[in-house]
Amino acid sequence: MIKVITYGTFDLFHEGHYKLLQRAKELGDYLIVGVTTEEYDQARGKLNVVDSLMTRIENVKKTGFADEIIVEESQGQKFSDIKKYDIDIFTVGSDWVGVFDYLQDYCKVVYLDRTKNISSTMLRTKETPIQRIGIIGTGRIANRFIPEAALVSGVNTQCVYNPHFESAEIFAKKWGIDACKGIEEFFNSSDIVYIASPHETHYSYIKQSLEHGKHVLCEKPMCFHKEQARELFEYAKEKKLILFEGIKTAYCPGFTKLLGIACSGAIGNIRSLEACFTKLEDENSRELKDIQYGGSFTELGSYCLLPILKIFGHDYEEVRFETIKDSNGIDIYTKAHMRYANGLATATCGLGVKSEGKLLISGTTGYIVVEAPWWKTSYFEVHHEDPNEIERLSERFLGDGLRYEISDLLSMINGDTRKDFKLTRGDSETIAGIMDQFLAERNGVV
Ligand code: C2G
Repeated sequence: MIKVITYGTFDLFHEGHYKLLQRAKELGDYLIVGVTTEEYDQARGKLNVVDSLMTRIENVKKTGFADEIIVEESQGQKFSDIKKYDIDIFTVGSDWVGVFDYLQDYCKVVYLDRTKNISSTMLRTKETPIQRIGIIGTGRIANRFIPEAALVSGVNTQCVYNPHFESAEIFAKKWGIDACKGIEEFFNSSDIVYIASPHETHYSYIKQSLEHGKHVLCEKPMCFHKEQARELFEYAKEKKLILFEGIKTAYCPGFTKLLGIACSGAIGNIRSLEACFTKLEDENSRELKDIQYGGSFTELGSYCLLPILKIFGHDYEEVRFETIKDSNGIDIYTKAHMRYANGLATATCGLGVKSEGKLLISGTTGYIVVEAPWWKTSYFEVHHEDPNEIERLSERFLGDGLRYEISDLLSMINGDTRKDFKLTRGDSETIAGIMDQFLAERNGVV
C-alpha cells in the first residue's frame, strides 16, 4: 500500500485545494491530510486565516479524498509524521517547489502544479470571497510579491500583464500563473490589481483598473502630482473601490508600535526627525538610467517621508532639497529638509552615496533610534538623558514584509476600515506633492 501525506491550511476552501487533494489521493492508496492549527499558522507568518480549525477539517473531510485527517501543530512535525505513519510520498502544491526537498531522504517528494485559476463564479457564492490578484509588471518587486501573497489567506495570485508579452510569459511560467496578452483579458481575471510597473505608468494603470471596477495596490511612489493623486482617490471613492499605496513600512507591526510610542509622549514633544535610506545601485540600473523619473529621491523618498508625515503631519511650512547629481542630471544623493511650525525633519536618500541608514526621532525629553533597516521596523530603542535608562522594544517582521500590506488591503476590501490610519489618502497625496516639487526643481521645469 502506498501512503501519501499532504498538509495545508485549507482556509476558505476552494477548487485549488480540492484539485490538490484529488491528485494527492491519486498518487497512492491511502491519503493522510494534515490541517494546520491557528497557532502554527501564526508562527509561520500566515495572515488573515478566516475559518476555524474545525471548519477547515470539515471541508477537507467533505471532499472524500482523505483517508485520515491529522492536525499540524509545529514546524518539525512533517519529519516525524513521515516516520510515524510510514509515508511513501509527501506532496504539496508547486508554490512550495524546493522548500520541502529536505524530506527527500525519508520519502518521495512530489510538487503538484498549483491551480492557476480560481473561477469567479465559484468565489462569488462564498461569504468571504477569495480575491484574485493580477499583477502589472514583472520586475524585482513583483517577484518578491508572489511568495508574500501566498502567505495571506483569502487571495490568489492569478495572472500577470506586461506589454512585453514575452516577459509576462517568463514570469508566469516561473510562478505558475497565467500570462495575459491583452489588458482586457487581464482585468477580467482580476479583482485586485497590483501595480509594480515603472513609476510613470502608475497613474494610467490605476485609472484603467478603477474604470474596470478593480481594487488597486500600487507600488510607491503612486504618482508624481498631487492633483493626480487626488483625482484617483476621488474616483476610487466614487466607485467604492480601495486604492492603496504600497509603502510596506507603513503596514508593518513594528512601525505601528514605534509611532504609538513616539506619539504617546515617551520622548516629550517631538521636535526633530531624521530618516536616512541609501542603497547603492549599479550605474546601468533603471533607477540611475531613467533621466526623467529615476534617482534616489523618487526611488527611496517615500520611505523617508513616511515617518515625517506620520509624526509631523501634512502642513509643512517649507520643503527644500539639496542634491548631488551624476553626469546625466540624476540625483545620486538627496536631502529633503522640511520645516514645520514645531519641528524640523530631514529625509536623506542615496543610490550613489552610502550612508548609515537610521531613523532618529528627537523630543524634549529623549529620543527614539531605529537602526537600518528601520524601514522593516523590528527593533528600536528609547533613550533619555540618563544613558543607563534605555527601553528596548521589538516586534516581529516576517519575510519581505509585503504580506502586511496585502493583509490590510484585504481586510479593507472585506469591510474593515480600521486599518486605513496606517497610510491615509492625505499621506499619499502629500508625498505626491513633494515628489512633484522635487522633480520640477531637479529637472528644471520650475
Ligand atoms: N493550492 C493549489 N492551488 C491553489 C492554492 C493552493 O494547488 N491555487 C495547494 C497548496 O499548494 C497546498 C494546498 O493547496 O498544497 C493547501 O494550500 P493552503 O491552504 O494555502 O496551505 P499552505 O499554506 O500551502 O500549506 O504545512 C503547511 C503546508 O506546508 C502548506
